[in-house]
Amino acid sequence: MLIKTHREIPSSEITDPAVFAQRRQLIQSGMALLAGALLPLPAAPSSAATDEEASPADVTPAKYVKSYTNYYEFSYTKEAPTQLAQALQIDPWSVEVSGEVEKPGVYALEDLLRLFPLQERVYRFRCVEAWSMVVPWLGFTLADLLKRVAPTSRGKFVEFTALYQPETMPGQRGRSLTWPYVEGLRIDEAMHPLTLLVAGMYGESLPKQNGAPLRLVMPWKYGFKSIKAIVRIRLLVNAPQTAWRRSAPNEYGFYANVNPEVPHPRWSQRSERVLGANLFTPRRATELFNGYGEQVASLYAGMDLRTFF
Ligand SMILES: Nc1nc2c(c(=O)[nH]1)N[C@H]1C(S)=C(S)[C@@H](COP(=O)(O)O)O[C@H]1N2
Ligand SMILES: [Mo]
Repeated sequence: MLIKTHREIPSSEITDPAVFAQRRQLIQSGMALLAGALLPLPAAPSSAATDEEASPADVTPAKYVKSYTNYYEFSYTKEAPTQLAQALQIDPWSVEVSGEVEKPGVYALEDLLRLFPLQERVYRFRCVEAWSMVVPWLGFTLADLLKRVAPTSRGKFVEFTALYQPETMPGQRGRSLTWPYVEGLRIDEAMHPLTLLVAGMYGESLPKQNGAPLRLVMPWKYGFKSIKAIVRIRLLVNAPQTAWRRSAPNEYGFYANVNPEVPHPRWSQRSERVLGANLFTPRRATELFNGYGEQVASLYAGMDLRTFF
C-alpha cells in the first residue's frame, strides 16, 4: 500500500490510491470536470456509500472548506474570496510546463484531465496560521506530469506560478505580496507520490475560491505551499524565489514542513484549531510533517528540522 495509514487517522481516512485508481467513476469524474459544471458524482467514494470503512464524520464538512479560504489575490479576509473569486474565468485554461525538461509543452486543462485520471485522496491540511482540515481532494500526482515532460539532470527544483490578472484579482492591485504568487519545491518533494495536482474536491470540480481549475496540494507542508490557480510549472537549476519569502523572509521558509517544535515568530505551532469544530472541541495536537512522517521524513534525512521554517 503506497499511502500508509497514520495511526490517528482511521485507515479509511487516508485513501489508498491503488484502490481508488481502479474506480471508473473517478476517471469519469475527470470527464465531468471537463464539462465545467459542479457535477455531483453519485458514486464518488467521498459519498461514503461505496466505502464500508469510510468515516465521513472525520472529514471536514465541505461548507467550511468552501467558505473559509486563504486567497490573497482576492482578499485578506477568509470570507470574501468565496464571492470575489467567482469573477475568475477558468475556461479555457492552460498550464505551461517548461525549463529544465526534455519535452516542454503547454497543456490545456482538458488534456491534463484526459492524460491523468483523477484519484481521490483524503489528506490532512494544516495552515501556518494554526487551523486545519481534512479534505477529500480529486487529483493526480505531480510525478505523473513531470515524468511525461522528462526533467533533465539539471532540473533540481520546481517553480509554480499562479495566475496574474489584476483586473479580476483586486488583491493584486496592492503590494501586499509580490505578484504573481510563486511557490517552489525540491525535485524529490515534487516527485513524491503524496504530492498532488488537484482539480476537484468532495467529488466535484474545485470551487474557484479553493484554487480552480488546478492547484497543488502538499499535505506535509504548511498550506501556503499549496498554490492555487497554477498557470506555469518550471523546472529550475536553483531554488526559486517564492512570493512569501520575498514578502516575509523571516516568517516563511522554503521548506515549511509542518513542525510543532518550531514556532512561528508570532505564535506557537504546537496545536491547531480544527475547521468547523465548535467552541468546546479541544485543539488538535500538531504532528511533525502533519502526520505524514513515515512517508516523507526520509526526504529530509540529515537536515536540521529546526532551520526549516
Ligand atoms: N495563489 C494562491 N494560492 C494559495 C494562497 C493564495 O493566497 N494564493 N493561499 C495559500 C494558503 S496560505 C493556504 S492556507 C491555502 C488555503 O487553501 P484553501 O483556501 O483551499 O483552504 O492556499 C494556499 N494557496
Ligand atoms: Mo495558510
